[in-house]
Amino acid sequence: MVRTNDMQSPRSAIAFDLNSYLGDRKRQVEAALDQALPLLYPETLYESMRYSLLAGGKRLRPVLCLASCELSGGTIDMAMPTACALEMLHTMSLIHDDLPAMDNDDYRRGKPTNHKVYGEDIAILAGDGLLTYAFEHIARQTQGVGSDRLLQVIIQVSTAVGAAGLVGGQVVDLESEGKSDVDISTLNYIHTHKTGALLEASVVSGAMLAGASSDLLERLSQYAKNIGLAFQIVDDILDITATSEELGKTSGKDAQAQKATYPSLWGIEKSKQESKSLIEQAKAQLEGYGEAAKPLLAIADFITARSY
Ligand code: GRG
Repeated sequence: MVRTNDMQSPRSAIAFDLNSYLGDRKRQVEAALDQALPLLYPETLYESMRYSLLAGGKRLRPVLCLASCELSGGTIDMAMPTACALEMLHTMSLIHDDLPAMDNDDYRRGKPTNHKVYGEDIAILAGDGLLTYAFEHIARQTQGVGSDRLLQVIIQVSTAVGAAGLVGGQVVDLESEGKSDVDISTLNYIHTHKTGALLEASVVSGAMLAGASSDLLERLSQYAKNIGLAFQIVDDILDITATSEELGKTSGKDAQAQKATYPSLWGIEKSKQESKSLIEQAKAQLEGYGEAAKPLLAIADFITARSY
């Protein structure tokens, strides 16, 4: 994608309608997820995997992947298998996170958690099934992308969810629970790994599929790191300010579990300011990309404006 200076062009003067963009993309992703994972034998396992995968949610990770691929000159079709895989990985992390051995939650995406419906044994295995199927799905279903690029995508995504990413972040989070001396660098470690890594992989993998230049990959990686941290700060604020109904999961869990959070270290006002400043830094990375950057710019704004 060639950078342009058409920010003032008549087309760019038309406001970008984020709600209809997100609604359209969400529908496309949900149709692809439904197709990607049919109900097979053993039915209990597949039902359990489909129960959580098709339970709704913002679908932020697949939407970021598709938007980043398009910004980089690629197509939705070439990125859809990776976009679905990212949602499978995110969903499996939520299933495992909700287990009694971890966050012990009863309610997720407005529904009873997976283990509440299928039992802990099947919930663990549904997570395992989604984790492995995600990579199979990328490898088998991606079309129009060379195997070298696909290998880079698999390295990026697998690193993001493993011990150097989500799993590592989750471990430090569990170890920090109930401690009164968790400092900002530990909190940043937890969230750059537990939340940020998969958001970054979503943005970067979309661009990799399209063969983005190293300059654009670096800009998108910085964009994603900034929105990832802002996303978590807003998540911490919403845990205090929003209701369980609004969130579709139990609110107030952080205080209950005596977790260190950004608002507990900084207060709500400073947390809001920090998240806004991170979003401005994210958007600055995409200056000069014109029309093509509008979805990613609008998604960045959505992160601080969201109420769920
Ligand atoms: C990934 C191999 C592997 C194991 C899982 C349990 C675990 C290791 C990691 C926990 C990761 C986790 C649950 C992080 C929280 C991320 C987060 C902010 C979730 C909420 O995301 P939203 O708001 O949710 O995008 P929706 O429901 O809208 O998709």
